[in-house]
Amino acid sequence: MDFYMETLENLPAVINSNEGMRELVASLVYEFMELQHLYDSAIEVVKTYLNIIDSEFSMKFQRNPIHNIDSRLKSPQSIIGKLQKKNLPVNIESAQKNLLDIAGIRVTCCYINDIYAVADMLCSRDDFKIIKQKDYIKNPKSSGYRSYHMIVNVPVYLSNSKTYAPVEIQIRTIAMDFWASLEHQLKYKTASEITPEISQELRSCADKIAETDIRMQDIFLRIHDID
Ligand code: 0O2
Repeated sequence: MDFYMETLENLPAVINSNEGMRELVASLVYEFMELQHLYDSAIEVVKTYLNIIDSEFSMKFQRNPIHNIDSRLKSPQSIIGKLQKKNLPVNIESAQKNLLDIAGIRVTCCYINDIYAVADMLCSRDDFKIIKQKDYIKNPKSSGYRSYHMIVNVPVYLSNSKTYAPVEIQIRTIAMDFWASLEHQLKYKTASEITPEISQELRSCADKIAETDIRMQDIFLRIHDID
């Protein structure tokens, strides 16, 4: 309850002195904390399952298809920014209804085939509801971006109820992640303009990396004698 108490203790005097305003802010902050807890828990549900399948692979086949799992909750500023950008009402209900990427997980796999294996396993869970799937590996974005995206509604069991929350899962290889991370940094964290030449150069790097990914996958299959 630290955030809750801290917010209430640091309210501007104009709100603090008005009982009605104080109660309104308190209920909004509490509602937001409930939402954060729900999405955090949904992330944990998916991460637990991913860790289980990874360790099962390790036990059965002496290899880990998953190289790394990262997760994040969209910040309040970023939620507000996205709602404003989409001309949607800025409130908790609207965020819950319209934004499917408040909870996000990024799974980095070793090889391309691992991506599809992980995606299939997520689809096979009968308690996970697949809302959306986008294959930016077979159909790369015009930027050159490659990744497999899924939005999955996952069950969260609370003390006295069961509810569902959407989680955006981005699955990609180490190579795809290398490109996406640097491209994101270059595009969003640089003040200077990205010219069409630079965009073309970035696309060309993405294509080279994709070619290398396929070759690495092929080497893996040859070493393990898999057709
Ligand atoms: P963040 O902070 O990474 O989450 P949406 O934008 O979600 O409303 P859509 O079309 O469903 O709509 O989303 P899309 O394009 O399928 O996936 C969006 C996310 O994919 C982005 O999240 C990025 O993480 C990633 N992504 C998509 N295109 C690119 C790209 O060209 N380069 C890089 N580096 N990443 C990309 P956000 O919302 O931008 O932010």
